[in-house]
Amino acid sequence: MRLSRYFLPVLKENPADAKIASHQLMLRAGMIRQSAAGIYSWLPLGFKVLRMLENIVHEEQQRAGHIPMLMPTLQTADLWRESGRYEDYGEEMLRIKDRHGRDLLYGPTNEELITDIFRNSVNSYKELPLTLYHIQWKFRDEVRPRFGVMRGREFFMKDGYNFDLDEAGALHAYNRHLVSYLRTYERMGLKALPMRADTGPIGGDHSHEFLVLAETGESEVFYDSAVSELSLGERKIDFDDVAQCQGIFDEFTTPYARTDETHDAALFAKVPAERQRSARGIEVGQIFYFGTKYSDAMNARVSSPDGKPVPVHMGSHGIGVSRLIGALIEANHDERGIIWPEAVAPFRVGIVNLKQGGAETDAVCEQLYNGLQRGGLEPLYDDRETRAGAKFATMDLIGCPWRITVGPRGLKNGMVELTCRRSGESEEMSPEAALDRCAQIYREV
Ligand code: P5A
Repeated sequence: MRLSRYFLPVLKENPADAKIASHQLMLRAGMIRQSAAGIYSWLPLGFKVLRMLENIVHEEQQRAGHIPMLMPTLQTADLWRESGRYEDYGEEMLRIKDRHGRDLLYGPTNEELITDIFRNSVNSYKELPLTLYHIQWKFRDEVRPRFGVMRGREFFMKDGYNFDLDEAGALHAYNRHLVSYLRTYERMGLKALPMRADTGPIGGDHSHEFLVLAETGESEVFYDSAVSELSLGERKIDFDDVAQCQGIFDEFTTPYARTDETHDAALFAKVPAERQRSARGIEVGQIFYFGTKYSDAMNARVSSPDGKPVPVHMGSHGIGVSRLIGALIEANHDERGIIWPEAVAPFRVGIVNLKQGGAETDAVCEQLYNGLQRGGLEPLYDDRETRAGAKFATMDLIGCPWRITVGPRGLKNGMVELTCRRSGESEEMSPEAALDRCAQIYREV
C-alpha cells in the first residue's frame, strides 16, 4: 500500500477521553473512530488487524474440527423466553420492537439461537459430536463502556457451541477448546493464561477465562507463576485424541490460577510463596460447560443408542476478537506507539523515502516495494512529500515491525537501513539484502 493513496487519519495528540494506552493508540493510529459510547467504526488500519485476527481464529477453529457458519445479529425474544433468559439478562440486553410490535433483541450471545437450529435439524446421537461456531457482532448495553474496544457495547466475538451425547463427550469438547484457544493466542504472539472462572449469566458447572496480564486489565487475578511459564509451542496436536487434550488441560490448569470471583485464599496459600502472584488481566476468552441447561429448557433431544430420547450436553466458548486488539496493544507498545507482533502486523514492513521525488531514492523504494509485495510481505510505502521526522513518527505509531529507510546519503554507498521497531536496532545493507532479510524473518513467523 502506498500511504499517499491510503486512508490513515493519524492524530498528533492523545484524545482527552482515552484513558489507557491501547485506546489512545488505536485512535491516534487511525484504527477506529467512536460512533457512540462503546460503538466504533473500524477504519482501514483497524479493520485490517480485525480481519487478520478473525482469520487466525477461523483457521484454529477449523483445525480443531469446528464448523463455521453465520447467525444474524438480531434474534427473536421468544427463544429467550423459552430459556428464561429474556427476563434474567436485564438491562444489558438491547431490546427492539419491529413494525409489527414483535420483540427482537440484538444478540449478546447465541446459546438459544443455536439450540433452536440444532433441535430442528438433529435427531440422532449418530450425528454427534458437533461443534458449530461463528464470528459475529454482539451487543451488550454495558453500564460503563470504556477503554475503547476493550469494553465496547458493540463488539466482535467468536462464539462456538458443542453438542455431545453425554458429559464425557462434552468435557472432551471443553478440553479441546482450551487447547485450541491456547494455540490461537500463541499464534497471535500473546500470552493468555487459562484461569478458573465464574460462569455468570451463561451458567453451568465449569468455566475458564483466558487472561492477558496487563496493569490496565479489568480483572483481578491470582496465580502460580508456574502457569505463566507454560507454552504449547510446536507440539503436534490431534484434537480427537481425548487423552492428549486431557493431558494438556491438566498441564495448564493444575497450577493455581483464578480470577477474583473464584479465588480461594486458603488454596492459594499452599502455592510456594516465591511463586504466588497477584496481578490484573484482560479477559480475551472464556469457555463454559453447562450440560443440559439449554437443551432441557428448550427440549433439544437426540435418540440415544438404546433408542431413548436424551437431552444433549452442551458448552459454549467465546473469544473477544475486537477486544484482542486492545489486549495486543496493551502488551505491545512503547511511548512512540504500537509494536505489532509479526504474526498480526497489518503491514509487515514500512518503507520510508527520505527524499521523495529524488530519482535514485524513488527508484530504490519502488524496487523494495515491488520486491516485498512479490514476497507477500504487504509493505506500507510512505511516499508522501513530508519531512522525515513525520514519516518516522507515523511508522512508529502504527507499529510496522520492520522499517526500511532509503536516503540519498546511504545510497551513495548502495545502502539502505533496516530497523527493528521492537529493539530499535538498525543495520545498513544493500536493498537486496534487506529484501532477503525480511523474507527470512517472515518465513519463521
Ligand atoms: C461463550 C460464547 C459468552 O458469551 N457465550 C457464547 C459465551 N462468553 S463471554 O465470556 O461473556 O464473552 C466471550 C468473550 O467476549 C469478550 N467480551 C467483550 N469484548 C468487548 N467488549 C465487551 N463488552 C465484551 N464482553 C465480552 C470477552 O473477551 C469474553 O471473554
